[in-house]
Amino acid sequence: MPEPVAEPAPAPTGPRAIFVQPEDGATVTSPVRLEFGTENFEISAVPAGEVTEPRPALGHHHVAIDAECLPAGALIPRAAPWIHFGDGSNVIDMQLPAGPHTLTLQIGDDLHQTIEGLCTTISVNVPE
Ligand SMILES: [Cu+2]
Repeated sequence: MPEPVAEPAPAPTGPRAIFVQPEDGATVTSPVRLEFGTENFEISAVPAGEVTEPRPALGHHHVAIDAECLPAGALIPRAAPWIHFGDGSNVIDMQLPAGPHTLTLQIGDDLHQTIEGLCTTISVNVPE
């Protein structure tokens, strides 16, 4: 039997949050479709009922307009500008006023706490 040829192992990468759309630096028209994704991390709806412990290595998306990434372990506010996608969804059509905007995608666990390394920010522009 020939030995199986080993594929070179891909370079290890940590978990990442990414905007599937729009692209960083894009000029967009309102309403703009935001679509979120992850690499090496699983998105899951928050379980029904009272949650006392976050499940490990699972989380959901949060987006904020014109806000920065929160520090690791911070509680993501249940208030503007943060929107929680606790149902596990990853798309929203959002109204944006004209001008330049920062879009921040932040993953949070079942208790809506940020997770190290799982935040990204892009810039878009909405013409007058
Ligand atoms: Cu949340």
